[in-house]
Parts: sequence; structure tokens; C-alpha cells
Amino acid sequence: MMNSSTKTQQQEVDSAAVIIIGGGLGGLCSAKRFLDEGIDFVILEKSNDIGGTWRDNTYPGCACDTQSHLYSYSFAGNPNWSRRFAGWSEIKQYIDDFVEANALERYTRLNTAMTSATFNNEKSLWSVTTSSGITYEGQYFLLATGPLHVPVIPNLKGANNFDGHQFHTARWDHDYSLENKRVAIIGTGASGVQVIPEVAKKAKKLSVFQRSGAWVLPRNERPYSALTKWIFRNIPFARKLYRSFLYVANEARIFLVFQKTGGRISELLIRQYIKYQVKNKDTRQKLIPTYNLGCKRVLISSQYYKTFNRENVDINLDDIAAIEKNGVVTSQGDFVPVDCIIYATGFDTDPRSYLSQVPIRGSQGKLLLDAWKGGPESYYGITTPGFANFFQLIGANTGLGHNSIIFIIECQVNLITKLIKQAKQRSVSQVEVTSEAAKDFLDTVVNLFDGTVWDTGCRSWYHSKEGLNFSIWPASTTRFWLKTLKVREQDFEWRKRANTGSTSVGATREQSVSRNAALENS
Ligand code: N01
Repeated sequence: MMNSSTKTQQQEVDSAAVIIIGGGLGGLCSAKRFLDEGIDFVILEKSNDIGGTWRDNTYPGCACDTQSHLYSYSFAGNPNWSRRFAGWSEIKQYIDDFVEANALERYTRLNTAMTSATFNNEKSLWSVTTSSGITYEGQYFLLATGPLHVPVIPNLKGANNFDGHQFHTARWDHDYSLENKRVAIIGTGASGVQVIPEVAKKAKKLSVFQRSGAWVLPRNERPYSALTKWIFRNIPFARKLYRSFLYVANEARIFLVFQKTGGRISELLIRQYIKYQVKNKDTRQKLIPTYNLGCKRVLISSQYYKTFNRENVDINLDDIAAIEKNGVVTSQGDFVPVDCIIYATGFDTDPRSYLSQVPIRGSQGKLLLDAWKGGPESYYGITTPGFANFFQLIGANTGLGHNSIIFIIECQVNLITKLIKQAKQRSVSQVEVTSEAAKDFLDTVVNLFDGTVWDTGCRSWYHSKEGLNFSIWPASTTRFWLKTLKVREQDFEWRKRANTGSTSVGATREQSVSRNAALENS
């Protein structure tokens, strides 16, 4: 059974077992798994197209910095990747093809932004209101919005009075020509490092405003030959072996690069690389970061550093004091004339900001924003106490700095699917993580940060406003896989019906265990 729709005089109501929010790689991965398992679902996508970050980021040079054979679903390999790190359009095509191959558009509602989500405890039903006026009801609610979809433009004095053109990298204006223009790029993170070499080739003058330097490794890029693609197409085992090799090589970085000692060795090597790439000593000094390698995202580009050898490119370390009609004024009082400002200033990754206008009310009537007052916390980035039948993908502390995020998404989708299936097998209508299990996870993460480069005091989008690193999973993904492979039954409360015969929320682990045992025997 797919979605049933009933229209009343007041409102249209549509229903599915799982309401998935977001049609990016996470939402689509869960959709495919639910399809295979016979679990009824609907995808609500706020935009007019699927693809998430690969729909939004189309700036010149935009590509994935994880190898494409690994940055793709394990169950939907693509033997035809043109090169090791595919560009955004090829990744978007992969996603479009995946949607078409699995007929997922049938289950997708575009231009449908969630406006609220409320759990009805009596009915064990999530009710999601949307911008389209249709309310969606489902037993389960899956937030697959991802953390990188709300662009941040800093509030710079005078920016509204700028006479030139200005836009964010995630909202690239392809109608605007950069030929012969004086351009300012603010920000040198992952987006900046990719776009700067490309803009430098077009602009008359490029002024880069850097607040923090970037540790950039050479990009081991190469196109795949026709023969390699033929082998991947015709000998699937070879492609899988290659994928496994990439996985292991990336995984090793958690031990070699992201531990404090390993990071120092890598820093020495990159310093030599910068020396080799950048001719001018002053420029070189400006480019060298002042924080430990790996503390912010490690970037890859073989073009970035040497772009600063170009005569039409300069780098400014001074803060921006103001924007005037036709240029940028630095904190040193220097005026830099520009026709265009490009903000490579990243995203607001804190769900408390991007969900601030969307009340999500859980099983105890509590708002998610209140539950996350001290920081967004969740059990393996998947679910939160007080929110029965609520799931998330890439929630707190499950982002990666060293391997493919798709691996984590697949682990999370696996656990969510198992939870849904187990709830059905047990004939319970609600499943909710215990406070203890969520706290255990958080304690584990805090301990895992010890001795890693993430524990060396830099600030980035990995951090909440309280200064906590709420983004990164600071251990191997193999460990994450093992921890999420099976449902740890004692970590959850399984409720037959709201308020009857269930352990109370916040029950001790022992109570939950005995309750679970009772349910199993019933
Ligand atoms: O954003 P960022 P991003 N004045 O937050 C600077 C993914 N991604 O879009 O470091 C001056 O990393 C800021 O400075 P500082 C990937 O996961 C992936 O580049 O805060 N500067 C920083 O330099 C990535 O990590 C891919 O001191 C200001 C920059 O802007 C994530 O998205 C490609 C400023 C922001 O860097 C985010 O990357 C692109 C201000 N007021 C993105 N405010 C691929 O896979 C901010 N900055 C290829």
C-alpha cells in the first residue's frame, strides 16, 4: 500500500508509515531500503528538485573530496565514474539515475517544506504540516535534512549598499560573468579552496579574504581509462575490491592523521608542499594555518596553493571592517575595489538554528529545540530521548573528517530499518531510546575525542555556539558500523500503546531490560 490521501473540507491529509524529510543522499538511501523491505514511506522535499547538497552547490570547481567509488551507495555502484573525484554534475546525475532506476519520484513530494511535526501519543502517529497545505501522517518521522544546507552570509557592515553583485557559493549565479571583473572571495574552507582557482582563471583581479588558513593536501586525481571502466562494468568484483581498498585507505587516516602525533607529521609534509607550490615567501607564510591539521576539515586540491602565484590574485588576512558601494574596507583601513563579492562562508550546521522556525514536538509534548537546549545530542546521530518513533540521519557527532559519509548514512539507515521491523515484530507502536543510552553515547564520544586533533582547540562549523564539537564522529567508521549493526534492545523502550504498560521515559536501563523481556514473552 502506498500513500492514501483523504481530503476534508479543512485540509488534505496524506499518510505513509514513514515520513522522510529531505530528498538528498540520506533521504533517498532510506527510501530505497524501505522500498526493499516493504515499508511504506513518503519523501517531503522543500525544494523543486532532489539531490540536496549536490543540487545546491554548482559553483565552478565543485567536486566531492571523497573518491566517487566510495561516495556512492554500496548497493548501487557506478562503474562509469569518469574520474576519481567526480564533479557536482556527475554526482547529481548519479542521484537522478538512482531515483529513476528505483522510481522514487513516485514517493517524492517536491516544493513541500515541513512547517511543524507533532507526535500524537495516543495514536502513536507523527503529524507533519507542510507549506503545500497537505498534512502528512505516519508512525515514524525521519529527519534527513543533512547539516549543510543553510548558507551563512556574514552580517558585514554596509553589505546592503554594495553596488556590485554578491552571492554565496551554494547559490551560484551562473548568469553573471566573472570575465574582466574585480572579485572578492571571503572564506577559505572546502568551498573556497575549490572555487578560488577557478575564479582566478576568469577574473581580472581576485582578492581572497582569509580568516584562517587551510591545510590542503594534493589531490590524487585522475580520469579512469576506458579499460578501467570496462573492467568495473564487466567484473563487478573488481569494482567492489577497489571500493574496499579506498575504504581501508581512508579509514587508516583516522589513526595516521587525526591523532595528535600523526597530525604533526602530516603538517610538516604539507608545509614542504606549500613551500614547493608557492614562490613568494610572504604569501607562503600567510597561507600556513595556525591550528593543528585535521582540527578543521582537511581539504584536497593540487591547484589551490599555486593559484596564489598568479599576478591577478592576492590574499588579505585583515578582517573586513565594512563594505562600501564599490569595494571592501579592511580593519587596517585599506580599500579594495571590487565588482563582485563571493561568500564562501559555509553553512549554519546547528539544527537548533535551521529548525528554529519548525516546531517538532515529541512523545512527552516536549519541543526538540528544548531537548537540545544544551546542544544537539542524539544516539548514534539517529534518535533522541523523549521523541518516540523519531529518527535522524547524520545527527549529532556522526559527521566525518576522514571517510565517506555515505558509509555512516547506510549504517544509520540499517539500524533505523531494524528498529522499525522489530517494533512490528513485537507488535509495539512506539520505540524510543532511553536517556541512559543516549547519555552513554555522548560520554563515549567525549572520551573518543581525547588524544585526537579535534581536541586541540580550533573553532569551525563542527562546533556549537557552546563550543562543543557536535559534528564529528571521532573514531573509525568500522567502530560505528559495529555499534550500529544490531539493535541493542536494552537501549530502547518498546511501548505497546501510549501510557499503558510501558516503562516511563527516562526509565533506568534495568527497568527497560525487564520491560523488554516482558514484551518479548507477551
Ligand atoms: O564552509 P566552511 P565550506 N569573515 O565553514 C570563513 C562540505 N563541503 O562551504 O575558518 C571572514 O568550511 C571561515 O573562516 P574560519 C564539507 O564538509 C564539501 O567551505 O571560520 N571569513 C572559513 O574559511 C565542508 O567542510 C565539499 O576562520 C569568514 C570559510 O569562511 C563543509 O561543506 C565542498 C567569515 C567557511 O568555511 C563546509 O565547507 C564544499 C567572516 N565573517 C563543501 N565567516 C566537497 O566535498 C566565515 N568565514 C568538495
